[in-house]
Amino acid sequence: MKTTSFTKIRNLIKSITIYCITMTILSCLWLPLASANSELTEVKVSLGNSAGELQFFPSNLEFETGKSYKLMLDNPSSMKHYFTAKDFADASWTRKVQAGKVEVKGAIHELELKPEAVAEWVLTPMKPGKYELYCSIKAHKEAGMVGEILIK
Ligand SMILES: [Cu+2]
Repeated sequence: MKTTSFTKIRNLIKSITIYCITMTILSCLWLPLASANSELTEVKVSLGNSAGELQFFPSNLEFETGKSYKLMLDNPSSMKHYFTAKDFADASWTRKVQAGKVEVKGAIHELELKPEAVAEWVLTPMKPGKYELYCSIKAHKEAGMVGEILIK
């Protein structure tokens, strides 16, 4: 009788221990996800301007490895432009791209923004380096619609 209740208590302690360890592991996994959601650094980039200049404003962007960003793109000009940064995209983890009511998930290499369009690119840069940015519309790159993205 005594041994049975002792075994019961031992089993109970074992269960509680397993439960505590599981909860600790789960909360460790959950915390970075939860905090990543609330700590998005906003970076705004305009593709061209209302005067029709072929430039990115700003043209030099800086990111930190492992930090999460909301890259807010807009096109205030009267022509369409591209935000093309293939290597930067490959060096980052894209959580989503949101434009209007559409959310795109998965790998992204360039975004086309029609006049007046806005888009949000939520990403986490992963690989340090210098990456090229340009607009892939014919003659825009040559006219100076280029930029540089630095991941520190
Ligand atoms: Cu362009």
